[in-house]
Amino acid sequence: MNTLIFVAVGSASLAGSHAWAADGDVVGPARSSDPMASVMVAQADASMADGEVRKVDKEAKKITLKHGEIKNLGMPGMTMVFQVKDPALLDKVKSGDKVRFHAENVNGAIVLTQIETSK
Ligand SMILES: [Cu+2]
Repeated sequence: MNTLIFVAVGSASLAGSHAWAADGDVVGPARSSDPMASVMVAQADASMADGEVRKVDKEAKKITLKHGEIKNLGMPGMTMVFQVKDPALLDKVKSGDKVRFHAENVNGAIVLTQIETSK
């Protein structure tokens, strides 16, 4: 058993057999160099929900959608009015369109940030 450990440490530290006793710590940092690598995954939540346009109100920057489940908001399907982040989004859709959209909770208000027609 001792021989196995000695070989592993010696090759990792590149320090040769004599340095092993003094350099025992080298193996720790060398082996644990990237424990954070798997942390950055769930940042951009661009999940899209399905809906159907019921009413578009460009002046008020609002749209009424009958929507399916909105997973990122934990909201079941319903018909409701959304504020729209950018009124230009409303140029792309009209009443009766089937759409896919993304909405976010911004300080307690549900704001529609993306919308596109779907088939
Ligand atoms: Cu809703």
